[in-house]
Amino acid sequence: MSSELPKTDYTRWRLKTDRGRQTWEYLRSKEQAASWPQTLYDKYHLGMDLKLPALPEPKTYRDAAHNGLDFFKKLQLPDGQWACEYGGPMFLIPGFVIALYVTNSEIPEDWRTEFIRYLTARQHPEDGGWGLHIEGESTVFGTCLNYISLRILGMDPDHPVAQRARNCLHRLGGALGIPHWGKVWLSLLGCYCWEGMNPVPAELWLLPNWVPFHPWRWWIHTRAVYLPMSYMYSLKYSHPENDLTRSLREEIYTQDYSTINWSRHRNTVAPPDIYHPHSPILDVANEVLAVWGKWFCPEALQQWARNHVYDLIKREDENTEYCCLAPVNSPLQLVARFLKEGEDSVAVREHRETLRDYLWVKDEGMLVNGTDGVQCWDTSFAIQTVVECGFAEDPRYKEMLIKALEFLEDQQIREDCPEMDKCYRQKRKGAWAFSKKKQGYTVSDCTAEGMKAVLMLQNTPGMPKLVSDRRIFDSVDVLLTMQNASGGFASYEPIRGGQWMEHLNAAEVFGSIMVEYDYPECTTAVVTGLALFRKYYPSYRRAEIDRTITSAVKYIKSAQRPDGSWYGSWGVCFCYAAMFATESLELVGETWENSRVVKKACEFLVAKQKEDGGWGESYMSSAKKEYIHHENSQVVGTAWACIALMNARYPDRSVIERGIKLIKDRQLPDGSWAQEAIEGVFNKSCMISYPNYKLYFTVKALGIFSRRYENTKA
Ligand code: LAN
Repeated sequence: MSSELPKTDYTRWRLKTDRGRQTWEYLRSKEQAASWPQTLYDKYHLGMDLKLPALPEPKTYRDAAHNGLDFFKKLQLPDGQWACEYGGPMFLIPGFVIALYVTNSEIPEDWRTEFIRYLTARQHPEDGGWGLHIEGESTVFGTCLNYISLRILGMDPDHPVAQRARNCLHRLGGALGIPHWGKVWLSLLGCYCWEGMNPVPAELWLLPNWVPFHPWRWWIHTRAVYLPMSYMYSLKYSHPENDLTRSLREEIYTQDYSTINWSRHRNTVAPPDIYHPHSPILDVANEVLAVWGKWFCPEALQQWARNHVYDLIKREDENTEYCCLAPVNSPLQLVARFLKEGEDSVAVREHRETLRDYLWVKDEGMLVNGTDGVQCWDTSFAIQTVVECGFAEDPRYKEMLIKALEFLEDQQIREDCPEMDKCYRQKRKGAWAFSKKKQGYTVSDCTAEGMKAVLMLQNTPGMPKLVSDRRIFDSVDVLLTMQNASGGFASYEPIRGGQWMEHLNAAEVFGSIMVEYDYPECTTAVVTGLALFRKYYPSYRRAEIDRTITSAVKYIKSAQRPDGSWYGSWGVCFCYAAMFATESLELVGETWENSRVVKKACEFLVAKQKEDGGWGESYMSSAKKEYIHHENSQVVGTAWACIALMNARYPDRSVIERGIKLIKDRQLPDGSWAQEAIEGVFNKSCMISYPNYKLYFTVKALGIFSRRYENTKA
């Protein structure tokens, strides 16, 4: 189908980078295109033929690691980082398209064309729908919102792509069964009625901070999304009716729009959409809040709540220079600012510009990335990979490493948010974000991995010292504010509220999103970061660091499941977590030889090795919380498992070598690896791509193996 769709001229796309900001530019004229030649990384990300010569055939695993790095080096951007696609979720384009539409913003022709191509390419061939993420089965959330996006972008309702999508939506029961967040988007567009929505009361933000369910205690993404939603809910704003929205009202429901009894559909959610069903407590709370909102909440209180919420919305924009936390709250923030300040306000213009940071172009078209990039995260791991392979002093990588170090130096956050307590922000001075400094959110493991990378390089002979001691102390200071009572570390903040709050999870499509949790991955990053720091700075906050490490390792042990595994929350799944957990244990000297915990971890992994020597987990492992094999081995999963076994000092080298050999055998002649199954996950149910993982975790596994078992012939 996609072959019939218009396509932009791919020789005109350029990835522009500016201190971590990455945007795709479409050059209007041939002359412009000629004066700004397409680079190799442009072509790679656009899926164009690179015509690279084959590298010398690797004779050893070490050669294979070098070939891998030689390829990866070519993808480094001028600002020192590695950009990549960060797609997977299928509910992000609609937020952008609907927000741009209701704020009367222009959607450039090249975006329209490529969004349509992407959505069409990702439409499920069997039933015409879309799921929560690219690999998930069709849901109302995915199908309805992406159908609407196609229509706003200009696709005719009679186009075969639209017809098939609409049929799928109707088979799933129509738009009434869309989950809560979908109901919000539809109401904004004027294709659903606010009365049919469970309440999102802005008044919650006025509660005193000690209240155990105050939104400041929620997981940061949940509260960031609910904040602008509550503002809109309070205004019950809908875009003025027009031909398109009138037509959409006819297209997406299975009954006549005017006959819908909205208040009866607050809890109507199609079964395939539900990952986390409502709890009885939530249902009761919703009833009470609906009555309160409709009959009892005084207008003055509503106004007060709206003003307070708007103040927090503004602070989010200011603290992130309009990047916002993620691509769900960012378009919602745009709409909120539009409603208050109008379509030509500075805030709205800034948002329109900054939304571009999330857009990505690939062979299938244009998509919205899961964050405004993976810059700091990938750069930190790229550096660590080179160091751990033992190549840091190799002149071949010197320039690349210096550029990468310069990037991390530039991207370290230097100031806390103004009045950080008022906007409930965590300390950030000294931190690294996942994406870029402007976005400005501390993440425990991003800070730790960034600091580790800097320490590793700055202590390599011949490398410049760019980040001062004081600034490294700042990162340690951030990390030391983040430990939980259990000893573990969560993602953006220490845990602020009880797990019982999951009973209030109203999103239906995600699990474990109400509060922060301990994660073995984040905890390991912090433990290993602090340990490396302690090696170079043995006296700074020593007693606290020692205590933190000891209790964190204790948490890691306690998080092991009876079968020897750890559940991984951010990568798929048990292999990912095993790599981290065993790294923490190795650090405190626990290996296969002396530790029952490690022995069990190895037994678990070895039992999952496939016939061909590799490992491969299905993304269903994450949703089902049990190990589910992918039908094929995956190079990324194999690299994680091999690194885990090497961390554990697993004594049977042949087991590891079979995995390493698989990685090497799958390497392409130019040193790269082909994309395989999706690598990442969030909120248990939604998958997300980490395409650079296949380019550096593979190398890291090869490199560590070759260092450990020298002179191994491939
Ligand atoms: C990410 C990406 C990175 C990830 C790690 C650093 C790998 C992890 O160890 C800690 C958590 C973190 C920072 C993380 C949290 C949730 C994110 C931001 C994401 C998975 C990327 C996309 C996702 C975000 C919630 C997507 C927007 C969707 C909503 C439901 C709001």
